[in-house]
Amino acid sequence: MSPCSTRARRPTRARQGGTAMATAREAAEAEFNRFDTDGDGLLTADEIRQANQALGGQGAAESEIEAFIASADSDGDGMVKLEEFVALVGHGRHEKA
Ligand SMILES: [Ca+2]
Ligand SMILES: [Ca+2]
Repeated sequence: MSPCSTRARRPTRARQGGTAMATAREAAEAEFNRFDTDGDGLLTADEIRQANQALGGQGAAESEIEAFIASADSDGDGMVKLEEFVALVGHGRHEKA
């Protein structure tokens, strides 16, 4: 029997906490930058389609891409900027009206 081994594991829990939000945003930004192939800070339907194919997905249908942009595009310019993308992805779910 060695009681010491169970005790030693406890402190690792303290390392979590406080960073979850920042990590989620950073992950969203990294994903955005990967989608934004021309680096202009805006995602077009074309870029989203290309990114989907590059990720090895089934290839999103045109209607799905349009629905994604429509749900993210809060200022209505037809493209998704970083803030819009983070707002959508950061929430972790798609709200349906
Ligand atoms: Ca772009
Ligand atoms: Ca927009």
